[in-house]
Formats: sequence, C-alpha cells, structure tokens
Amino acid sequence: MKRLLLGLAAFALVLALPLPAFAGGGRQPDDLRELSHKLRMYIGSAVDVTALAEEADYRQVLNREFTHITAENAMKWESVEPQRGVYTWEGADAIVRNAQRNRQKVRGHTLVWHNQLPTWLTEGVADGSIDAKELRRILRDHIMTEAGRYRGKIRAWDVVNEVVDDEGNMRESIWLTHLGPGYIADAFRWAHQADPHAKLYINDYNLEWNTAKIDTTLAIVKDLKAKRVPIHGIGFQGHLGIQYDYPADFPAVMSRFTDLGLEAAITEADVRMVMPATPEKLATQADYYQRMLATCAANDRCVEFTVWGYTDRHSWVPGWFDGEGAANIMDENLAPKPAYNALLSVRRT
Ligand code: 9MR
Repeated sequence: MKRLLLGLAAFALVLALPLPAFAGGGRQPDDLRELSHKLRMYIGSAVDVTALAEEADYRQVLNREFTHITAENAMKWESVEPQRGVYTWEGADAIVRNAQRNRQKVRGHTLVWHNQLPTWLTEGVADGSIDAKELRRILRDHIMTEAGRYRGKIRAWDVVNEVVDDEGNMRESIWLTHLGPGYIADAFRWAHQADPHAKLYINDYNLEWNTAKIDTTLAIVKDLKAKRVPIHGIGFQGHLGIQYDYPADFPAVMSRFTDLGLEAAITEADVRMVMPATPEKLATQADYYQRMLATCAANDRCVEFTVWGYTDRHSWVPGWFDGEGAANIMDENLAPKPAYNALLSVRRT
C-alpha cells in the first residue's frame, strides 16, 4: 500500500512538472533543419546572391539551418535577361548549385510578375515596338527557357506572382492589358510543359486576410481547375507587421484553398516593426512567427514555411517602409532572436 501511495505521489509529481515545449517529440529541436525533419515540412529562406558569394558566416548559417531556399532576386526576369536575348544565369545557377550541395529544395521565384521586368521589355511595350502577339511569344519563350533550364531542379515554381490587387481586381499589368486574363492559364500550361514535375503555384501578399483578394484568387483557382490547367499550389507570402493585428483567420483561409486540393506554402514570411526594436516588440514578433508556422504545421497540405531572408543584415524592409525594420529571425550578427526560438517550439497538432 505504501509503495502504491509512493508511486502515485511520484506520478502526480511528474504530471505537475511543466511539459517540454516540444511535447510531441520529446526534446525541442536544436535548429531549424532538425525542426524541419520533425515537422515533416520544408523550412526555407530567401537567398541574397551577393551575401551567399561574399559572406562566409551568412552562407554557413543558411546551409546549416534551412531545407529549402528561394532566390530573393536572382531568378527574376530583369536578373536573367537584362538585355533581349542576353541571358545572365550566373546568380541563379550559383544558388541552385549551393542548394543541391546542401540538401535544400528550391522554390523558383518568379516566372510572371509586374515588377522587376527588364527595361527592354517594358519600354518596347510602352513605345509600341512590341505588339500583343509578340509579347505573348516573348512570355512563352521566357517561361520555356527559364523553367526549362532548371527542369528537375525546382520543387515548386511561383508561376504567377501578385496577379490580384488589394481591391480584389485582376491586377493592371502589361500582361492583363495586352494579353487579357488568359495569360494566367497560358503561363501555367507553358511552365508545366517546361518542367512537368515541378509544383506550380500562384503566390500573393495580404492573402492571409484580405477578403477581396482571397475571393478573387479562389475564383481564379477554381476556374483554372475547371479548365484542367496544371495548378498545384497556393503561396501565402506572409509579410506581416506587429503594428497590425495578427490575421487570426489565416488557418481558415488556408483551408479554403487546400480544400480545393491545392498544396500550400508560406513563401516569404517576415514580421516587421517600427524601430527601435524593444524586448516587448520582439516578443510580439516571435508570437506572430510562431503562429504562422503553426498554421502551416496544422494543415496537412501545407508543405513549406519560408522566411524572406533570415537575418536583419539583409532585408528589403528598411528600404521600403520608412522607419521600420528588424523583420527577420536572426539579428545582424546572425544571433537568434526570440522569433527563432519560438519557431523551434512549434509542433504538429
Ligand atoms: O526582397 C526583394 C527586394 O530585394 C527587391 O528590391 C524587391 C523588388 O520588387 O522585391 C523583393 O521581393 C519581393 C518578392 O519578390 C515578391 N513579394 C514581395 C517581396 C518584397 O517586396
């Protein structure tokens, strides 16, 4: 009897101890690569091609921590074909090679966008020297050439990026204006022809919460599927800021897309703040990051969580939002911030 009581007391003591944060699989993972394996999903980062070439510490942490990468700029049209017919693949090739050496999958970003187009193209369209028929041929060639070059080396392509505006209209772009809305289906078909095994995505920002954009994007996906166009994935960029409420409906929004049979990815996560950073702001940022990753981990069809750069040393945020910054999970010296540790505590639910 005494033994039984002692046993019960010991059991009660065990119950009273705080559970480790990573309750599902015992101890918390040591780094994001281990977390990626435990969650059975890819954890990625955007890559700055200059930093990859010139900063050994940046390269080392990138290759240690991540199981997926996206070229931040090196695969965009202006980077790969700055003059008509003159291709500059060096940056994109270096990123793909580095990924292969380090057992990282690659997200191709991006085949069709309204930004970072080469000037020969935008000026040619503006001055009428490139007409609609030629423009369509140019777009086809671009997709076939780039997706073809990396055939078999890209897990997923952002085929079209940001094609819906914040009011929920089809975005005004040279593509919509000159080719009509059918350019989207064309782009997916061409990409599939060029690389039949790549998962083909539509990708956008504010899609975590903007209902007008969500509804239009859902309508586009349904229309493409009805026409048997090869579309496989929905990308939520995940550019958040702590001065705004966290988009609490995000899990439900993601399900509306995955219920259509798409896979999902969070493709460009970062969480900016008005500077200076304080411990409170960094704690809020950590919470936002954790909730984004948890949203992906809770959805069986969400396969990838990628941050838009992993260090505050290289971030698009200060250059775009006056007075804002500190959006990434490591600081400028590559020391983990609270957000990094918060990610490590996420588990599958
Ligand atoms: O991070 C990219 C930055 O270096 C470029 O100057 C910018 C140009 O438009 O594009 C940034 O990346 C964007 C991405 O390609 C698409 N979604 C929004 C990202 C942040 O602007």
